[in-house]
Amino acid sequence: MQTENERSDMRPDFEPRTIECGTIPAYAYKGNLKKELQKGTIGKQEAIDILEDMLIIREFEDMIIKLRSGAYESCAGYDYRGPTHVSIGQEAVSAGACYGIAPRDYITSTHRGHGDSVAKGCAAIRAMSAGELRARVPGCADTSRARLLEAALEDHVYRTIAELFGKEDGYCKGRGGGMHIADFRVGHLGANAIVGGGVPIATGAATAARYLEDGKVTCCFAGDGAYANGVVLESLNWAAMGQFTNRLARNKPFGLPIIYLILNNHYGMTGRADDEVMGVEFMARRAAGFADNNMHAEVVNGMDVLAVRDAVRRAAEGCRQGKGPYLLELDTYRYYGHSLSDPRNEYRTREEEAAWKAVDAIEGYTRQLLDAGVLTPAKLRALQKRVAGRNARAAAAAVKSPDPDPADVIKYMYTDTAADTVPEERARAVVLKDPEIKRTPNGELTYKDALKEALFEEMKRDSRVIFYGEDVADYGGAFKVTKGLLESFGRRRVFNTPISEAALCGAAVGAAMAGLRPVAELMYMDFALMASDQISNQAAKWHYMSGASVEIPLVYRASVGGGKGYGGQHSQTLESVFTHIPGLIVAYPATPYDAKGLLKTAIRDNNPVMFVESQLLYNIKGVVPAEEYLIPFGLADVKRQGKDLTIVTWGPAVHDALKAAAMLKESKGVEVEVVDIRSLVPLDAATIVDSVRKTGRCVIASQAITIGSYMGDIVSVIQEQAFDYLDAPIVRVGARNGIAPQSHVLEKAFLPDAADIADAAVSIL
Ligand SMILES: Cc1ncc(C[n+]2csc(CCOP(=O)(O)OP(=O)(O)O)c2C)c(N)n1
Repeated sequence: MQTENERSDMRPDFEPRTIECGTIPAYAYKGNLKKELQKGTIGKQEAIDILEDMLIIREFEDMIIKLRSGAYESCAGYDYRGPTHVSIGQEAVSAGACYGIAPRDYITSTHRGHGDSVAKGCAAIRAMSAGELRARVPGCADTSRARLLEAALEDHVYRTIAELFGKEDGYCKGRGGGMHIADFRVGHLGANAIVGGGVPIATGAATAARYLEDGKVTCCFAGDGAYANGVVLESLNWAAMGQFTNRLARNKPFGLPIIYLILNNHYGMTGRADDEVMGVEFMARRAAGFADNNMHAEVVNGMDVLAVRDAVRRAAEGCRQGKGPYLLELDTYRYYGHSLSDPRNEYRTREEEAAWKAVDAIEGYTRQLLDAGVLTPAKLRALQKRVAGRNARAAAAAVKSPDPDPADVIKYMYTDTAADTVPEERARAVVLKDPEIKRTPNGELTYKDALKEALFEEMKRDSRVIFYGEDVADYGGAFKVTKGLLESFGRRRVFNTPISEAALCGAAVGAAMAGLRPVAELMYMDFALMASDQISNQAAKWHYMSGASVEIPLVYRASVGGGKGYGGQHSQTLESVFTHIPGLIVAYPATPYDAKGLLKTAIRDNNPVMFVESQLLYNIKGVVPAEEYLIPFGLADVKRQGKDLTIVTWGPAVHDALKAAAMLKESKGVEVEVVDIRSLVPLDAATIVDSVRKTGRCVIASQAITIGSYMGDIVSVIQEQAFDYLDAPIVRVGARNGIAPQSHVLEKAFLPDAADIADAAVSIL
């Protein structure tokens, strides 16, 4: 039998054949409530709960519509400001799916996600024990389960509305709003205002569940519009990767436990999926492009809550048996426009809308409950009244609830926690083999071996740390930084990804939300731009947008190729771009010692870290202790003491600055102080300012092009805090304001060197 790390040869095989794409069932569900009750696949109470939750959703969305015209009585006069992407018409999708999975399972949702959020919360709350309910509503005086349940449901509606209104009591403390609502306590990993943005996050959560073997399934809601987005298609490919499905011999199947739900309401914003912006009649066909088994794709009547529940239940069961991923296209409709400012008459007819309303999910399901005798008309009326009353009370309370304190506007941008200790069950991971790390007799390592040692030590310390990227496994990465880690930890923890930068950065976010501490490698920093949404809108923002209810402990290792003659798309020094993204930590070590200490800190930190490395530095050597040490972020290192001039710098430019300092000492007897900031965010402003106050002169040097670079920010810090101490203008030395050329003659002219830094210093001495 093959072991996990072994793979079979791929031999040529040109035998003529045809490729079968199989068939995809559509609308196969023939059940109804009576049949489900008879089969025992649903109980009467659950059947009623499902209706109640659909009613809560509709009431909630109706409230938004009425708020606009002032017709929602319990909030008369309240000026709601914010998006209005209502999902009326799609209730069966939200409720059916959330009752198809287990309460502990995950969902990710969309900009039109109030329904998903309401349904997920309700389904999870209804399954809670009295003790769990008490923990959710500690203020509830009554201790009977029925009363606690009612209080928890009202609290759920209240917190959902409060979030919509941007209130401190909202699920995300008003930082996220309706488009980013999340409740991690019930497995809701967030709605997402970036179309398709949540799909790689869901995929990462499923990747974590597969690794942790915790039996959790992820249900990923996304619209038809999202299924034209690159990162979504990358995610499907990720989920169906051979290494995650059944191709490697193992004694049990272990595919990714994820259900992709295409909420096909037939329109993106206004663009028609059916005959305008897509080329397929059924979007479920997408699945055939990613997995030989078509990801068990099905098309389901999304206006029939029991059909949705049945399909999702079967998929969830399959996922738990290791047969994932699954893809279900749910055929549905939204009765309103993209938002309430869209009158929708430009792109669809009232007749079309009437045809969909004629198959309304709530009406159809209510009829079934009455026909099956599960509800009487009187009980139905009581239920409707209860729902309306609860929503109205919750909304009125939300209006009156406190707004966040303006003084807290940036509170929650970063967490100040780190994995200082490792839970017992994750500590001391299995090491199959130590990697080769060549330490010289005087204790020196190369920069890249220092990085490898850091990763090795942290992966050994904490089995929640996984490492992946393009070509990082057998090959050890394009620059061999991680050669040997596959053999140390096996393919479950060290694996190759497809060439899908957005998916690999997004999957890290989901995996982090689901309990892992991923380290993802970006082969060249230039490729981070392919993943900019996932890095900047997702990884960076979720801690804040969730009101600090989740931490995103991950590291993106990005390698800068400048100086090798690789031209404009492989040579950019882009750390400045990421300093402009609040929520990210940005570090760029210059020496092997700093590389190891900072990478270890990055892996333990509970914030997302953009960890920048330079290919020019990979082979430099320096003393790196074998003993444990960490270097904190926000602590600059004075690499050379001086009194006449300060050079503030980071990355490869540190070495040029040190050379320039030596040249200036020799040629002019000038004592230059070199401050290596090591991390850009957070910045150790105090060390910079102290140095400039002492020397009165400052050059700032990096390999970034000058325009728009972080060097300008450092200039500002100095002029704000040390203006009176300056004896000369501050000078910046960066790459020329252009595109990195391939010609090595041109690249030499393009990048700054020690002579440029020395010249700049002389100009202000
Ligand atoms: C990446 C991105 N592009 C565009 C938008 C603007 N936008 C918001 S919703 C939407 C339509 C999304 O269509 P679909 O995924 O089918 O969901 P639906 O709105 O129909 O529920 C668009 C274009 C966005 N939010 N994100």
